Amino acid sequence: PQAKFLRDYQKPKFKISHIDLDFTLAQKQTQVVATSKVFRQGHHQEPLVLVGDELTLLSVMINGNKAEYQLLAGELVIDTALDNFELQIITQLDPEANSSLEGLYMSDGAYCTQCEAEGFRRITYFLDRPDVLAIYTVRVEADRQAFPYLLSNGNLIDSGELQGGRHYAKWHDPFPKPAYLFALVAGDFDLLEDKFTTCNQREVKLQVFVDKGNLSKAHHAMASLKKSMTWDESRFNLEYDLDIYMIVAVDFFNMGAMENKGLNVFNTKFVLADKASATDDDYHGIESVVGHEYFHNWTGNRVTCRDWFQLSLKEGLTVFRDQEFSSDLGSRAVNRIHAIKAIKNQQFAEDSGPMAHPIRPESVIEMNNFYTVTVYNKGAEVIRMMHTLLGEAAFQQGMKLYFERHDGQAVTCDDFVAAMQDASEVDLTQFKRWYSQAGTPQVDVKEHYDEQAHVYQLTLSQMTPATPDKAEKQPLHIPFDIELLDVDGDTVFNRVLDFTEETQVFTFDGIKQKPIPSLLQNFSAPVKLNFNYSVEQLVHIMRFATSEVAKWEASVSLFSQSVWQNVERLQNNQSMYIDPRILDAFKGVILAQDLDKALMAEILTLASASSLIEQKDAVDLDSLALAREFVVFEVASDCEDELLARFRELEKVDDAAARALKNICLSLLLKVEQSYAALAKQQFQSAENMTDSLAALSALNSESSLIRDELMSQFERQWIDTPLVMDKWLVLHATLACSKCINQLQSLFEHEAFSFNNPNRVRSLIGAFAAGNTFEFHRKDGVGYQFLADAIIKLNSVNPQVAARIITPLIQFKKFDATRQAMMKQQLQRILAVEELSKDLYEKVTKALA
Ligand code: BAL
Ligand code: ZN
Repeated sequence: PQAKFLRDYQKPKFKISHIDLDFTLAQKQTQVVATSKVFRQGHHQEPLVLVGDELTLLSVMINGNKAEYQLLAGELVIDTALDNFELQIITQLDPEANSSLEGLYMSDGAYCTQCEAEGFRRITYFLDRPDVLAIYTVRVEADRQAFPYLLSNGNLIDSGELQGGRHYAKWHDPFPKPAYLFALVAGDFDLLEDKFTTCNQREVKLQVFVDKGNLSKAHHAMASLKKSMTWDESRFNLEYDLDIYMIVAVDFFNMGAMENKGLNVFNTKFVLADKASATDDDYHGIESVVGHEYFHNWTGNRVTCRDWFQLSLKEGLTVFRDQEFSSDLGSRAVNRIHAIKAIKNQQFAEDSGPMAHPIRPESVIEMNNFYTVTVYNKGAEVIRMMHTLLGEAAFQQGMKLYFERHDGQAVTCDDFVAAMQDASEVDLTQFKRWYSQAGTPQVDVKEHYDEQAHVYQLTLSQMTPATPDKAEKQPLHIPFDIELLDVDGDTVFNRVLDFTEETQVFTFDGIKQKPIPSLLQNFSAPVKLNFNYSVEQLVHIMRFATSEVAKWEASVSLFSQSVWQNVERLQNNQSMYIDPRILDAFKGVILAQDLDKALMAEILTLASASSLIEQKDAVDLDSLALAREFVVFEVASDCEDELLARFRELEKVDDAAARALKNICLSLLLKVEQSYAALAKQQFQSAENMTDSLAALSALNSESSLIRDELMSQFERQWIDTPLVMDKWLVLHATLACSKCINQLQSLFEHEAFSFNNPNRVRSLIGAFAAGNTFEFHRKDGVGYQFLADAIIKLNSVNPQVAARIITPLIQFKKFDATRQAMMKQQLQRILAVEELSKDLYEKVTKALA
C-alpha cells in the first residue's frame, strides 16, 4: 500500500454538479443507477478517473450511449473529448455480505450506509473526495413489508406503491455536499417524532428511528437534539436549514455516529437510554454525541474539508463546540477534566508512539486510521487555545467571517485560521505551527523569588521531542494560564501569559511574599508541564486555587508523585511509605462541604495505571502495579470512616453527582476490606438505576469472588436480551483485575452476547481488555499480547477498521521493558505475515516495526 501526501493535493479535473441515485434494494443484488452531470475543469485532455471498491460494474453510458472505459485497479477510466456530459453508471452490490460496515450494509435487517471517509466508492464509481460537491436526488425502492421506511438526505419529494408488494421514496437535498455525507436507510423501526421552531420561526420536523420495542428509550436523544438546536442558535447564532432532521439508531456501526446531511446514522449506544439500562455517563454521552453531530451541520456540512488531511477543520472545531455545549449545560469543570484526561491519557500516548501525527497529518495510507484523539481532541484543544487568545467575542466574529467567506465550500485549516486572524487583532502566524507539528511539547518551569526586591520570576522553556515524521521542532505560541496564590490562599495574580520563545522569563513585581504558583491552569495548552511542586504547594493549590480544575490537577500530581516515589523505593529495596499530608489532603476532600460532588468524585477517582504510564518515558510495570495498589490502599484505609459516612449520606440521593461520589466511595471501601462486598451486594440488589447496579459490580471487579460471580450471573440473566447492557457485562469481564481474566474472555467468544461482526461487542470484550486492563494485558508471560493478536488476525478479514482501532495498545510498546517489547513485536510480526492484510493494519504495524 502507498501513502498519499498533503503536498500532492491537486484540484479536481472534473466537477459533478448533480447526481441522481436510484437504488433497487434486493437480497444479494442491490442495483444502483447513478446519473451525474459532469463538467471538465480548466483546459486539459485528461480522462475522467472515478474510484470504486468491491463493485460489480454493469454498464457505463455517456449522454445515452454506451461509453468506452477501462477498469484499472479500482479505477474506472473514461476517455472522452466532451467537456460537459451526462454519465450513467450501473453497479451491483451485496450489502448482506458487507461486514466491513463501510458503504451500504445491513444492520439487524435494515439497510444503512456509512460513507465517511471513503465508503461512497463502495456504492458507485465516483469522484469520492470531499472537494467535489454535488446536489443529490435519491430514489430508493424496496419491499414494503420488510422496509416500510425508506430514507435519504434532504426533503421527501415523492413516494408511492409499486407492483409485487414493493414501494419507493424519492428524496432531494438542495445543499451541495461531498459524497461522504450521503446516507440511505431502509428498514422497519419505531419512530419518535417532535418538532422545533427555529429563531426565524421555521418549523422543523424531528424524527428519531429506533429498533422495534425501543421507543421509550429514544426520549433523551430527542431532548438532547432540541437542546443542541437551541444552543447553537444562542451561542453561535447558527440556525438549522432543512425542514426535517432525522436520526436513525443502528446496532452495527464502526463509529459513534455520523453527521450525514439531514439523516444522521447513530450507533445505538449514543441514542438508547432509560434509567434502568443506561448509566449517568451514558446519558451524558448521548447528549454530547447528539450535539456533536448536530453541530456538524454547519462545521462540516455547510463548510466542509478540501481534502482528508484537513479533517481537524471540522472535527477539532466540532469537538470544541460539543465540549462547550456540555459545559454550558452542565459542570464546566467536570467537562474540562474529562477533556484533559482524553489528552493526557490517550493523545499523549499517540504522540509518543509510532502513529504520532500533527492535527493536520501530512501523509496517510488509510484515512480511517486518522480519526484519532490527535485530530479530534488535540484539534479541539488547538481551537480552544485560539478561543483563549481571542476571547469569546472576537472568536465569534471569526466564526461569522468564516461562514461569510466559505459557506458552501470545501476549505482548509489555513482558511479557518485566516478568518480568526482577520476578524481579530491577534497575529496567528506562529500559532499555526500547532497544525503542522506532531508531538507533545514539554514546558519546564523554574521559579525565583527575590525577597528584598519583592520580585518573583518564572522561567519557561519549551521543547517538542522528535516524532517519526519530523525531528526538528520550532517554538510554539503557548497560552500559559497561571494563578499566583499567597500563603493565606488569596490570589495575587491570575492571567494568561503569551509564551512564544524557546526560553522566556516572566517577571512579577510587587509580590510581598513568595507565592505558590498554580501553573497551566485549566490545561490552557496541550503540553507536558515539568515543575518540581512540593507536597506543601500541591496541598495549598488543592485548598485555595480559584480554578476547580487546578484543584483536581493538584490532586492528580499528589497521588502520582507518591506512586512514583514508591516505585523508586521498591527498586531500591526500601519499604513503601506515604506522606501523611497527602492522606490529609484526600480526607479534606471527602469531608469538604463547599465542593461540587461531581468534582469530589473526580478527585477521588485516583489516577489509573494507564494514565500513570503516560507520565513517564520508561516504566517498570511490576513495581508500578505494587506501588499504585499501596497508595490507593493507604488513602482508602486512612479515610475509611469518612468514606463510609459519605456513602451512607448519599445512599438514597437521586442525583448524578451524588451517585458519582457515593460510588467512588464504595469502590475505595472495597480496596480497604473485602467485607464491604456485602455493601456492594446490597446496593446491587436494591438499585433503581443502571448507574448504581454497574457501580456495585465494578467495585467488586478487582478479584473473582463468589459474590462477584453470583451477581455477574444475575446481571446476565436479567439483561441477556439487551445488547447494550450486555456490552457492560462484557467490559466487566474484560477488565477483571485477575489472572483468570484471559481464559474467561476466550470462552466468552462463544457466548450468545458476543459477535466478531458487531463493533460494539468487539470493543467491549477485546478493546476494553487491551486498553483498560493494563496489568493483565501486559502479563509477563505474553498471553495478553497473544490474545489481542489472535483477535486482530480474525478481525482483519471481518472488519479492518475496527481491527486497526483496537490494536493501539500493542503498537505503543516503547515505554516497557525489553522482554515485553520483544513479545509485543513478535505478535506484530505475526500480524504482518497475515495474507491479505488490510491497509488499515498494514499502516499501523509497519510504522510500529519501523
Ligand atoms: N464524522 C465522523 C463522525 C463524527 O466525528 O461525527
Ligand atoms: Zn465529528
